[in-house]
Amino acid sequence: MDYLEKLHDAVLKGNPDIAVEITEKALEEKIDPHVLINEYMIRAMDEVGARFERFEYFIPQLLMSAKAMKGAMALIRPLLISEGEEDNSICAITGTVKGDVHDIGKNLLGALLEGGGFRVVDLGTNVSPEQFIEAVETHKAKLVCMSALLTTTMPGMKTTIDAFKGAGIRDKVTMLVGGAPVTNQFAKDIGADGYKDNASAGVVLAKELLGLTK
Ligand code: B12
Repeated sequence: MDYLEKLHDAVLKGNPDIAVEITEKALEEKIDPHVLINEYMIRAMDEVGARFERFEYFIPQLLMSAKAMKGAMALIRPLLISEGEEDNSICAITGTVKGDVHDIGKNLLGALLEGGGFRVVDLGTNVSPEQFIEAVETHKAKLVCMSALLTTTMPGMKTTIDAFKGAGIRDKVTMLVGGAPVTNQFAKDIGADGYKDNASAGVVLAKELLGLTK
């Protein structure tokens, strides 16, 4: 398992080829993909963020680290999705709020939701309240998952929830929020139905709130 530390280093140093190579080897050896994500890649991304704060890393390094994690995630994603046993076809809308382009955590959540049996419609990044509302109506979705990584874009979550109220459909959907700067208190303050600090706990909470737990 020692070589897995190289996965951490590949994400930290922004080396997509090595991140993919180690992930392939680890998956061949049947190492749990959740271990690769939570114990190696997210830890590396947190260190990337810390280095950015200390002015040791700049945008190009952030982009290369994101590319490395995305490359590895492309191999892991099908496995997360195939974990889903049931097809209850409840539709979940995922998106990163307006003004925010961070999408790694949101994509991870989407894959785990699919793995949990949801039908996921991903609106991508920089999603406006109107786009969330339109998607819910078009797809008859019961769950909306908003992600924000910037303190400056977090208010977009409240704007979106308020827009659902304004459209008279707030009580028809469960709305979850998440992303590094989001907290439980913030979620309560803005009238979200729930918050979790990681994607797998978010899926468990979504299932609980929608009455899908066995
Ligand atoms: C990679 C990265 C980038 C990449 C993003 C690439 C991409 N495609 O995503 C790029 C280079 C584009 C970028 C740009 C910027 N970034 Co940036 N970035 C990061 C970094 C290093 C990692 C983020 C990440 O992917 N983490 C890994 C994922 C898995 O974690 P996550 O998203 O938090 O998701 C987890 C949970 O939060 C949860 N989750 C996420 N969403 C949801 C939703 C729900 C419903 C639930 C239940 C759970 C959930 O699940 C995941 C884990 O299981 C962070 C530092 C950090 N540690 O967060 C800075 C960081 C977020 N960035 C920051 C900044 C400042 C910027 C820029 C403003 C920099 C600039 N000067 O231009 C721009 C903003 C661009 C924009 N308009 O959005 C700051 C934000 C500070 C703040 N207080 O707001 C951070 C914290 C860095 C720092 N320490 O200063 N960034």
